[in-house]
Amino acid sequence: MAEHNGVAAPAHAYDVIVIGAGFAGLYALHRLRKEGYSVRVLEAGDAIGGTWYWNRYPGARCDVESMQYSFSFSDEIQREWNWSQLYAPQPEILSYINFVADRLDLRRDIQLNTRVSAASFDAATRRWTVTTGGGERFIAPFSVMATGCLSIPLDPRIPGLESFQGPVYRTSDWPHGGVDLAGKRVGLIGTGSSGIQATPRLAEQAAQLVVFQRTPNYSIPAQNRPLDPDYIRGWKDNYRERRLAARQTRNNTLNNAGPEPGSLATPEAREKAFEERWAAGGIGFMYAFTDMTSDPEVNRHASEFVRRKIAGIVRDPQVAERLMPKDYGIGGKRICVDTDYFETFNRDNVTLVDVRADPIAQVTPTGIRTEAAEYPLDVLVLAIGFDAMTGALLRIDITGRDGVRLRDRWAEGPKTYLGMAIAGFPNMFLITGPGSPSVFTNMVTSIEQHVDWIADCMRHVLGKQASAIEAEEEAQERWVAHVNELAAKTIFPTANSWYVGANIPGKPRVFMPYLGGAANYAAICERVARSDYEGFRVE
Ligand code: N01
Repeated sequence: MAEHNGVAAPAHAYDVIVIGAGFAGLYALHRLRKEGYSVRVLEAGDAIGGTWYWNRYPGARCDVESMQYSFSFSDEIQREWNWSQLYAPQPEILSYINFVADRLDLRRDIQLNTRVSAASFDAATRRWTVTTGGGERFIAPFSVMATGCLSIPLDPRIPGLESFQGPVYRTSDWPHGGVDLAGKRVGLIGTGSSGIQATPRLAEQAAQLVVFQRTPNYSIPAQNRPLDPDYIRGWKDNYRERRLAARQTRNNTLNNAGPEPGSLATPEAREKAFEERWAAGGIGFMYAFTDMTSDPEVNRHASEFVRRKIAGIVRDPQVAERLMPKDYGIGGKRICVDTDYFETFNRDNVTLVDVRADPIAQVTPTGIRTEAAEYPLDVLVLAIGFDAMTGALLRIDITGRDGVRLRDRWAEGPKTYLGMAIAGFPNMFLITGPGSPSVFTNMVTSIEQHVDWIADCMRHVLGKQASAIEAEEEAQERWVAHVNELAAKTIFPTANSWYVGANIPGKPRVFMPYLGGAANYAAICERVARSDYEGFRVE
């Protein structure tokens, strides 16, 4: 607790404290304010936007179609806003977020430059006290963690990095004014979604680009294009039906998902479907068949198909070979969507270094030395990923009932009920937390579903003249077992991905998202609400 002359700073009292002002925090503010609550949003950044505020590297864009990656709760807003491209670039998404904030007059309840350091629940008063790094205190019966699934950048543990004389940029914290890379020799470490999107743009701007790849990734061409007015009108005139239909899918997105399992199709029929989906572009490729990530043979075929595509695009067979993922199946790590990624390795100014075969020995003041070679560089770009799904929550020192700390509770991996509540932590809600479909879905729609459920839940609690709601331990155990059981039927636990925390040494290996599909998940949440919040204790 912050003290001034030995006296704790006076606390600001609200009904709800929301932590984070990205898509989740903004909708939570809007919805909860409409319910009549006083709400304060605390945001670490100096502007709103969350993920889309920080990740402004060249090439950053969403891989969910623009017409779908947007709020659906207001028909006026979705009609007023016009997207320019099939897949929106980061600046356009950030403009959209700011447009919504202004349109709904959200800013007056958002406090920027305010990083939350601790939150603790007092069982006697049934209040959360939220403390900021600057020593301010906020008190409220309810807290909502809108802290994001991919908001804490990984610590770079690369030997010698601090000795590098040139600038080091992270994709997750790219300078706001942009970076002039003209004439520069640029080294890029990391080939996940961020690195794969940045590579073609960096190669266009820099004199030379050296890409240091540890694990190759499967990537599907976006086939991005400007949106024509007819396409936009088609969506706007049918938004209601399409949004409802999207919510009936596995990932809250209309991807033209194939209804059949690939295991029942002939290899020729599968090949044809993969060709069509490759030509159409985007993550719809992963929805060609219902069993893309559960049937080993279908997964092997799809993986092999992408490897053949890489071989067809990349002219140097050795480079193509290095770019092909071989030790895990497609989808095991988050599928990437690109514009000219593999094509970029045909450029004369681009070099691919396979750091599995030739590990980085040391960053030196003037470049990177691998075990076999020396790469002189002027600029380093790190696209090395995030402490996913639990990172932002565990950065906050969260203490629940009876002094129980979340860091201790989750020492062996995260446990939640429905991905929204944690036993021992009453009146605290997670938006798209571990144990919910979150990163496997259109996040904006999942956020809306969570926030709406949470708002209804609060109304239920207060309507019963109660003041606390808490997940029961047994309900949480059953949910965790269900999440694990679903994951075990797929290829996901086998790949070393951030889904299982494998990108962070020592992080417990637990598959975190719920894989039963967004529609089933929402139905379960509704059932829980209808059955008087089964699995929760209300008092
Ligand atoms: O991070 P990542 P990301 N030396 O963890 C490598 C979303 N997103 O920011 O795989 C060398 O996927 C690491 O190698 P390895 C999306 O959900 C979406 O790219 O651990 N390499 C990997 O190649 C995505 O999945 C969009 O062996 C090192 C890379 O760095 C998630 O964010 C755009 C290393 C990290 O890849 C995260 O994507 C961007 C080291 N020491 C992001 N440490 C879209 O909507 C790490 N690596 C399109």
